[in-house]
Amino acid sequence: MEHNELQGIVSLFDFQGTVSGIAPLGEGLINDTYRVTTTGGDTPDYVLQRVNDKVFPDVDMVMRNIGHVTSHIRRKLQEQGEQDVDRKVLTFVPLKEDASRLYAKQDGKYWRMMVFIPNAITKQAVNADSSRAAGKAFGHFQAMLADIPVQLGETIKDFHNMEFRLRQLREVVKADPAGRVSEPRVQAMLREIEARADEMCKAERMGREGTLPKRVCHCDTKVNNMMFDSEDNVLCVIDLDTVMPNFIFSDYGDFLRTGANKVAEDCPDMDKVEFDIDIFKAFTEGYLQSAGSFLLPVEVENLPYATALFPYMQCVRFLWDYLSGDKYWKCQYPDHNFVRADNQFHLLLSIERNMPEMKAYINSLL
Ligand code: GN1
Ligand code: MG
Repeated sequence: MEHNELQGIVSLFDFQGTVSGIAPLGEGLINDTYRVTTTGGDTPDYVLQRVNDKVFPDVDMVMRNIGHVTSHIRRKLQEQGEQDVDRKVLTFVPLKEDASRLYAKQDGKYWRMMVFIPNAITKQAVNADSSRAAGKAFGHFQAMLADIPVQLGETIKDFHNMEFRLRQLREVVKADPAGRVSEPRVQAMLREIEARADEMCKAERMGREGTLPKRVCHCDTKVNNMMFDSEDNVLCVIDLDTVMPNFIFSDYGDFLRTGANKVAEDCPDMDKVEFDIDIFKAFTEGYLQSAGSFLLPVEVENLPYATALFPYMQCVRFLWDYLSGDKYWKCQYPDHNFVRADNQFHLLLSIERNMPEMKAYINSLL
């Protein structure tokens, strides 16, 4: 995008300093992100982000949720006597013309701006120590939001609803818009998916029966959605678009899906895809330390199920996008989405082999 255009968008926000540069930042698959550097004394840098309104159709709801969540967490951190609050929760910049608005709409596109957190990094991979810290941080995040006094909106309807994701897949299989359904490898994967479909929809059934609650969750707890300082301490959780009420399985399972895979989610070498049980143990230990106080027994018991659910769901979603003709995730090559789906399926197989050990470990912590 043109520098002048970006400069124009930045000028709508009530930020400090003078802009000295705007450059692309990070490798998000959904939103477009830029770093805005400023000069002028002690002014911060900023992150400018275009919100993908194809993925998040109700940007106003997304930004209202984020406003509630960040101010609630800020208040909690202050109450807890936290010193470094500005690096522990994101600060969104309001519009110049309306201090209550956290986003701008320009030529049909939606933009927001937040303060860039200095001396912080994101990671694409974790070790046992950083996963324990991540487990604690996501548990703490859920715990702080447990008493948020507003009802948050569902920013993507049925986002982690397994029954819905399977319906979506079955519909695209019927319509076959990209002509890919007849590929033998697709047929084989569909058989594996269907064989597990009933078991994997267990959370929705428990939800309907009233035995499993929804709580405020992050819903995109990939490893790279967390900022660390230079000493490996967790600073804060980022990428808050998907914060909404959900089963806690979302946050627990999606972290392990990325953190405990020995390779990246799109590694094409399936022999290398393997579930790392040490990462699982460390993350679970950290998570139960901070979330154990509010979790119900049914939630704790089903953590191994949650660990399997997310690679399964992501396999279904990547395959759905492959069969749709690659409309949702950015692809670098024609088979990219199939490779991602296959990778997630191999991760699921490895998790299934580790089930007894996972269950025994959780019992040993209780
Ligand atoms: C998307 O936005 P990003 O890249 O953190 C997706 C997640 C998937 C992930 C797979 C809103 O996350 O649900 O797990 O890609 N987010 C949305 O890489 O669909
Ligand atoms: Mg992200």
